[in-house]
Amino acid sequence: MATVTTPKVDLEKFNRDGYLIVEGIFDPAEDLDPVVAEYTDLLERLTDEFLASGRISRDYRELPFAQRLAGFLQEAGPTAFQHFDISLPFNGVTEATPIHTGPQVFGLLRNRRLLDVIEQFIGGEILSNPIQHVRIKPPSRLLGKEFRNTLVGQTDWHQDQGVALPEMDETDVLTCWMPIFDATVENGCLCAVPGSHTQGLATHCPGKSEDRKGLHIPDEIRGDTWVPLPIPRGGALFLHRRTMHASLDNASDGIRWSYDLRYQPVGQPTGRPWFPAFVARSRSAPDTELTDWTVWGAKWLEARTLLAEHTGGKIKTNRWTGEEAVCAA
Ligand SMILES: O=C(O)CCC(=O)C(=O)O
Ligand SMILES: [Fe+2]
Repeated sequence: MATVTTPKVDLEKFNRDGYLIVEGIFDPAEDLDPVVAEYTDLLERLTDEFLASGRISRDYRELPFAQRLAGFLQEAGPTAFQHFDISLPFNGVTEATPIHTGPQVFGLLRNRRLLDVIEQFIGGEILSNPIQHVRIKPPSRLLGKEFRNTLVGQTDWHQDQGVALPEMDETDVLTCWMPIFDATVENGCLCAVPGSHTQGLATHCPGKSEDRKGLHIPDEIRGDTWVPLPIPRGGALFLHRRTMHASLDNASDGIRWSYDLRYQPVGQPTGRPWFPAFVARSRSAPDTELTDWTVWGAKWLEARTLLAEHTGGKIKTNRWTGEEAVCAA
């Protein structure tokens, strides 16, 4: 067993900047390689399944992972990425909507050293907030325009509070973003506006052009003072819920692979009431912790059933209408 001691969190810096990079949380061989293996198996299974049903014409197995995933997605289409994600979409959910809930990814959500770090931010009663994603981004030049979404393409400027329902405005949600391999400026690391968490919630507008489709903070509100935040494998970035952030483009030949997880004190609203939260750590009532990945997976499938029965499998996930004055500009 490798010994990695828990890093001490500089809360003063976090409170000043609205973000903090903490290096050396994960042991790459023990904590991250098994996650890569779980997803490699998943891609293997999907390749066989999609070949059999004719959704792809070749297996791309001769290629390195980044190029292989790009080939698979380019042929199978953007919706195929849903097989990898650890959350459900907001639209059109049916009983057949795929989601990935494996033991290794659950192990990451409950990683002891990660929770030791999170405890320093929010205390020892820790809820895993269900606003969570895996983003596995192949080199962007290998994918068509239809892949300009935040799971496989670039992410536009936003605050995490701005992409959740107002019920979580007062919840102390901490975003934890961890790269599975080094995140660099070239491969599309995150960037943030230092101190932006102190300025309240900015208006988010829907994109109105082919090049800018998603919800985002208009450039004139954001300003130009952003900094890139490269993070080495094993580390993580922690963000305040009102810190403005985005991701750069993956202009490299490799993969830009990250998990973004969120944690909050137990008992506060999550901002996504349809999705299942769970107690990741409780110092006062350890028996309330969820430790079985199959139960976690089952909770997501229950949420899927509820959503599928709900009109059109569609839910509201944020407060914006597009009619706000700054959005008209
Ligand atoms: O990884 C990305 O592209 C975006 C991540 C993000 O917005 C987040 O972690 O809150
Ligand atoms: Fe975000």
